[in-house]
Amino acid sequence: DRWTAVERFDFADITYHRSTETGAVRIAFDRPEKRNAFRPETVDELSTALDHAKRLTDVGCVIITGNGPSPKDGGWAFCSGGDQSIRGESGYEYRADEDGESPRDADTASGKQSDPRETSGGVADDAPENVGRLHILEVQRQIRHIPKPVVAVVPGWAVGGGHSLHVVCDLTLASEEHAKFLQTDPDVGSFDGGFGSAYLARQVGQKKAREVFFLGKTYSGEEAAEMGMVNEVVPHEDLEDTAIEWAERMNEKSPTAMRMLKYAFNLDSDGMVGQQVFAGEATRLAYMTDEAQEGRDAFNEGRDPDFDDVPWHY
Ligand code: 1HA
Repeated sequence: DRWTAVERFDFADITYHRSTETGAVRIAFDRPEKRNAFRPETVDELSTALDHAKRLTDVGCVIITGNGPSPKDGGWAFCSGGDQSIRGESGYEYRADEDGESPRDADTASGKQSDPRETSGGVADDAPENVGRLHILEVQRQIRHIPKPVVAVVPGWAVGGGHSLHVVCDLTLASEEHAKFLQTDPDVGSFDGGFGSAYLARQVGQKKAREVFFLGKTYSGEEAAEMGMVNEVVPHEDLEDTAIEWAERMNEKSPTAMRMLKYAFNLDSDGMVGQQVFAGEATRLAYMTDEAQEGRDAFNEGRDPDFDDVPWHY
């Protein structure tokens, strides 16, 4: 088979696989009956998988996608953003109920107060209180900073926070038949004022980005590609073959060059953080030189460093 499950994790809301063919992992939203909406647990799992994928030194490509179709109605989705059924007063809340029904609603009806941590499914058990979370933004930053290309493979709806996630990925591949791109943020009183909008504007231009948010039209894969936010549209059945082909191509390239390029592309929209990340890689390269190793050795040997043979390159 093309994928093997990464056994060490017991994920409920995502699936996580390694490719048997090339250095790639596949992280997939796995709530197809909810159009792959994310709840805090989903975001925690995504974050864990991305952190693991970052550390795999033989993996040069991360694929993020959505499992489907929905067993309910056959619909496909990449991700429909934050799960509105568990949205609380200040963000998305950990709740146990699969249906998204708040245990607190039942408690209020029965006049009983409960500690939401008791029903948090374990993830938030150590948290001081069940505050609403918006930590998909942390996952966006992980996608930006992971030192390898991240490909959004969009088999269906990419909506709201799910749309912003595809925007933040390095490349987007879309299903010809099923991919649909839609921003509903202002319909539900939300707004991604960071990468979801401002970075989108760098991809598609100001007028189009404002149209996406202000008019809330639904775009096909083809339209999204014309706009410049999708790289390629392929028949649905070829999505995964194409994603693997892309991963193979990228894995053939110099890992250092790819990493430096990703951070170079990020730099002008990441400000001082972009400079820090890029400079960190420059530091890594410098550490690998005889020059830097002489500095380290001299310190450890309690002598003055000898840089006499090091040329002042120009
Ligand atoms: O903007 C942010 C953030 C900004 C800053 C910081 C953090 C942020 C975090 C999150 C977000 C957001 O994501 S806000 C935007 C939240 N998402 C939405 O507003 C999309 C809501 N969904 C839809 O508009 C539509 O469902 C759809 C266009 C994705 C699909 O429409 P379709 O094909 O007609 O299916 P539909 O029947 O609507 O949905 C299928 C099932 O999935 C429904 O459940 P059922 O009636 O079968 O029980 C539907 O309720 C459920 N579902 C879909 N999307 C969501 C959802 N349930 C909860 N949350 C959803 N997002």
